[in-house]
Amino acid sequence: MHYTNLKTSDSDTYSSLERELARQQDGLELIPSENYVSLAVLEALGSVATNKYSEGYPGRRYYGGNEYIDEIEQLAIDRAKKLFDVEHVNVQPLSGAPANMAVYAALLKPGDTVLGMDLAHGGHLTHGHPVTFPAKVFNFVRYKTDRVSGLIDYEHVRAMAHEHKPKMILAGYSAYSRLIDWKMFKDIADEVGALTMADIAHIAGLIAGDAMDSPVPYFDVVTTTTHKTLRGPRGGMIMCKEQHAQAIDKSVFPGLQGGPHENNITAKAVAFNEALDPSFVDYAEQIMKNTKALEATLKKHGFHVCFGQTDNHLLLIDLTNKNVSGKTAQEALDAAGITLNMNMVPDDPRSPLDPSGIRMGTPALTTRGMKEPEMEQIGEWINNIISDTSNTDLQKQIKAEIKELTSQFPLYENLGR
Ligand code: DSN
Repeated sequence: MHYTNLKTSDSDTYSSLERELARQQDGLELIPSENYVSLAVLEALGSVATNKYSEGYPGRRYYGGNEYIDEIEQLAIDRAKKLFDVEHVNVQPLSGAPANMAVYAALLKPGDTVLGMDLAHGGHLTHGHPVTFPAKVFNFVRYKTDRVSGLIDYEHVRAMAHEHKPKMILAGYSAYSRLIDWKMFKDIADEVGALTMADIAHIAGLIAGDAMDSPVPYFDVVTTTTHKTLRGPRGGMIMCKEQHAQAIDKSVFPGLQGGPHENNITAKAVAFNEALDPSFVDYAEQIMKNTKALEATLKKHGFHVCFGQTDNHLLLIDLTNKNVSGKTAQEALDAAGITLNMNMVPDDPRSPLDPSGIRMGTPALTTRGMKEPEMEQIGEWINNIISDTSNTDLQKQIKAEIKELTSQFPLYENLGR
């Protein structure tokens, strides 16, 4: 690996990083929230912007020497505004959870009720799961997907909204694989006078790439991470209508955060520029095609796709009919070089540490240039491994085949091995 200074100064860290690079190069990354950033984004992350303190916002900082950092943060803001066609953007949240927390702190009072999706039905921890801090401050009530259709039941959401009179309604998910009717959520919110917040962390790149509808025209606030389908650095971002701009900005800083991580914001600016390129539309479209191809192969082998099907970048598979737990499947696949994550399924009778399902997605492999034929092959490998999870010889054999495949889709060649 061509990190010569690191190699000299810290051989232990270098060695771990070198093996992590090889793991990424040789394996198949199917965790739907992961991706491979460009070398330009990596360079921005490792740039001198990391040295700077810049509490405040462009043009209004509490430290001197921010003239170039101001330029960079403004670039990130302007590019995000253009990408999502949104009135106001704050690019300082350190990641998705802090972004969501900042919105709650900005727009809610302790004790206010928030209506969000249940975690096991595809929601997110930060949407009010009892183990989280926001759940201690606000009163979260949770809607679920329909037991029969697997879809969000908008009449159920409406009924809950009328019953609980939430101050805010949340939409946006980390395991739900269907389209979302943003306008319907807005209509329901208007009926009960609720604010609307969409968490598009998983699908931001699909929205930026015109492959999915955007909540921006309807919702008060839209939060996202920048590192999933959007293919930027790890980080968060809040977008909102101008009327909420001041409250959101104050909530991020000084409300919850101190100095923004400007190397990260530099990398966001670079990634947003990449997402504004017309080629990003092709990328988003290919993610969708790849997920459908993987779905078709898995369905052919009798895998149960939760929510009926996928309309986005991910698949949640309930393994109950395969008599294999999510944890066993994850570990067997990992041994063969296929990385995905165990996941709860709707109304899961098992525990989060050994749930009934696995979750997988195609954003990272699509970045590598893989298309439908590769997805079909990967689906076959997944089926073979899950059909015989204790067969370590099979895992070794498939691992070798995967290394052969990934060598045809090089990753970070300029970094060496
Ligand atoms: N942890 C992320 C995911 O994997 O979906 C969501 O924050």
